Amino acid sequence: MSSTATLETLLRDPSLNKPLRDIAEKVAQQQRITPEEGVMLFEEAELAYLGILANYIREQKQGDNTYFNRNFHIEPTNLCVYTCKFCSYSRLIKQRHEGWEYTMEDMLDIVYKYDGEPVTEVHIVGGVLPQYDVPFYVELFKKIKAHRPELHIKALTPVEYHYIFKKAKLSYEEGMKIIAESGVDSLPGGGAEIFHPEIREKIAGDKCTGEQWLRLHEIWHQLGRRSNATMLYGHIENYSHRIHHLEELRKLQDKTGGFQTFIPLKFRNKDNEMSHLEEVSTIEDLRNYAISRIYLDNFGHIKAYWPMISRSVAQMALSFGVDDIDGTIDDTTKIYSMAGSEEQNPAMSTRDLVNLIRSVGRRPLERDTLYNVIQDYTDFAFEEDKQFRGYLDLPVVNQ
Ligand code: V47
Ligand code: SF4
Repeated sequence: MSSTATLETLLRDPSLNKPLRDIAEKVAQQQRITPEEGVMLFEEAELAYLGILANYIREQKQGDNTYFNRNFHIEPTNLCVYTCKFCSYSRLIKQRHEGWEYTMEDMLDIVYKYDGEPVTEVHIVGGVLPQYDVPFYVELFKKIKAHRPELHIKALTPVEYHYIFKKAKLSYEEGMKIIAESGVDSLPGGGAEIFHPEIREKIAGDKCTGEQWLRLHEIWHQLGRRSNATMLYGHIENYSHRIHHLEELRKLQDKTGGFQTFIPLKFRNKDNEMSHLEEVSTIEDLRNYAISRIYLDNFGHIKAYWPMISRSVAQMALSFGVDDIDGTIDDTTKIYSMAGSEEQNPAMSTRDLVNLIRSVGRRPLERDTLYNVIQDYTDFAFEEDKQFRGYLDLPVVNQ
């Protein structure tokens, strides 16, 4: 049954209560839901209902299209001057011996390692340390661009930018202009956590505020550039904090149109100061994807980050509003393996990613960072698959 027919069936269901029917009607008519309705969905709506609405919106916007890209990460350091309570990654205080601090050459060597490989993006993000300042990063970005101009640099979050601009006595506007000119193409979505000050102060009190995060993205968008947004959920926040976060993003997107995708990040509880908290269930993850899809009507894409939630949940998420499952990654990130993710060495071949998408009936599209389609893999045959000719080629014995 099509997603439109499924939504029509839901609307005919006499057992659906009025508030949920009103929201479903709004979705069918491409109308925006209110913050109060958003909180109500979190509090009351069942997964099956949310899936019908979110899948309808996903298919209206993207059909079966499911995007991925080929990328690698550089994490300059896992030492950090900040002390976010959820972070399993920063080693500054207790275990400095487990830390790494890459030099400029180390980072360029990582880039050179991918020479000749069909990657389109490098994602650079890590801890915050004083030696990684504006001149350091400007030189790094310029050197990467000089070496491989077409490689898209998606680098640093407002957490780093706020810190390095303050140290260099630059206004946000001046700093972002320097960064744009040095070769950074877009900003990843990290550092957003939860914008609401009540929660942010408790879990990430010493780094940039929610307002500062939003302001830096706004300035970046005003320079004509694109960025992503995230939300760290499933810890001490409540549903109205999540909706407040989504509302702030929706408002900024109305103003600038500069966000490309929204990535909900599930809190993982291994080895951090919030390890006593239980992780939320997969059902809650899927509900959160679906409500994000319903609420953020002005976002083109919702991304599931498979290294964090596992491949099978990423596949399920494709029926709950998600149309993007990030990239091949090639075992270059440690943020989630250190926080307890099932994926201890996250890497997927293009064939694995394509099969993961195809096996749930969606259309795999390799994209660049700006969502231009590089290759449609719907009917693509990989060399490995061609070698297995099945039983059709068995010799026919003439009798
Ligand atoms: O801001 C840290 C999160 C983020 C934990 O833009 C944790 O394409 C869960 O933003 N449990 C950084 N999450 C990563 C990030 C990202 C990832 C993939 C793609 C993109 C993109 C951006 O990781 C941090 C924080 O919210 N994080 N520790 C943890 N224990
Ligand atoms: Fe530092 Fe980022 Fe970890 Fe916070 S989440 S302590 S800013 S590395």
